[in-house]
Amino acid sequence: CRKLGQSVAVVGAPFSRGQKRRGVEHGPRVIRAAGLEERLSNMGCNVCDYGDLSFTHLNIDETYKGVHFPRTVGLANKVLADTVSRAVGSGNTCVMLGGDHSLAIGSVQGHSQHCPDLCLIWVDAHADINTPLTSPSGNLHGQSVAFLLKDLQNKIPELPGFSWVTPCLSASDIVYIGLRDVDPGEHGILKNCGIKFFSMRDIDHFGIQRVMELTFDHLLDRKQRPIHLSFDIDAFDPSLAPATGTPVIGGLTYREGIYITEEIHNTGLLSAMDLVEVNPMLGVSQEAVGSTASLAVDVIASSLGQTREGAHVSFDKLPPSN
Ligand code: EXY
Ligand code: MN
Ligand code: MN
Ligand code: MN
Repeated sequence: CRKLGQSVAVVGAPFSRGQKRRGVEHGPRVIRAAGLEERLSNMGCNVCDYGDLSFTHLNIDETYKGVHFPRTVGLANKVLADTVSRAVGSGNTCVMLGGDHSLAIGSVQGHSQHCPDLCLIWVDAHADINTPLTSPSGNLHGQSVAFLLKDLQNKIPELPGFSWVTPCLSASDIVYIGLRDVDPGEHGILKNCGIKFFSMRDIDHFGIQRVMELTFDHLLDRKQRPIHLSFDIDAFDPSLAPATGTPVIGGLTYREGIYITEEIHNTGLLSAMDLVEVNPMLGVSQEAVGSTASLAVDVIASSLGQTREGAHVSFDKLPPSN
């Protein structure tokens, strides 16, 4: 961290009930095993490891209006929100390791308790903005943003387990990057609410550099504010991030992904981030799992200030010839 000694809280969230495939609960373990904390320490970050949270899987949790495991997902997110709130409140940049993307509900909620004026950058192949009533799958990881958005509240039925959630974002507080698999209901919501998004086509058209300029113009033009980055590993092309539950062809290149996070770091405003949807049970080989996890580490390190050009020690500290 080039804000030397920047404190980073790492919160593991081994949770998978926001979708139906097993294995994504092992995401925190493989991201740690890929060397996350050593990388951050070597960069000069002060790492405070909050460990992995333990979540309760409720025995009785009937599907409600087509939504699966609402009480279990609601409760897990409440626990996460309290932890993220504590981590940010103690002056840390919070890094949440998922787990599936339903965890963004708790992560953003907890962050917003200390930073009510935060804005959200959502990097994902998917918009995750279905309401319980538009969702084709009933999976909550495809609905997270809907619960955070003030503009959608009259479209969302009260779910059991969700009474504590208070929507904290307006449509203009969000920018999406990387979209390429958006359901019709979601596209309607994006257009109707006027939410800013850059699909993969927009990245092809403008280039990632211009996309980031437009992102910050949209979110930061009127005032500087804390940034919440919610990074779904499936934003990357499946050739780079194969170990994930809903891969979609035609994703971000390595360089585009890292450019996004470098630019976010350079604002100096990153206050909390999520790295979600790494599922080691879906890699076809050990290598596939390892490369996906190590990509996740690169994304986090670069968000926190690792640069590709290198970081220098001061010139007068170089060893003299005599
Ligand atoms: N849009 C689909 C749904 O709502 O079921 C697929 C969502 C996948 C969500 C992934 C994690 O980003
Ligand atoms: Mn830094
Ligand atoms: Mn997602
Ligand atoms: Mn996704």
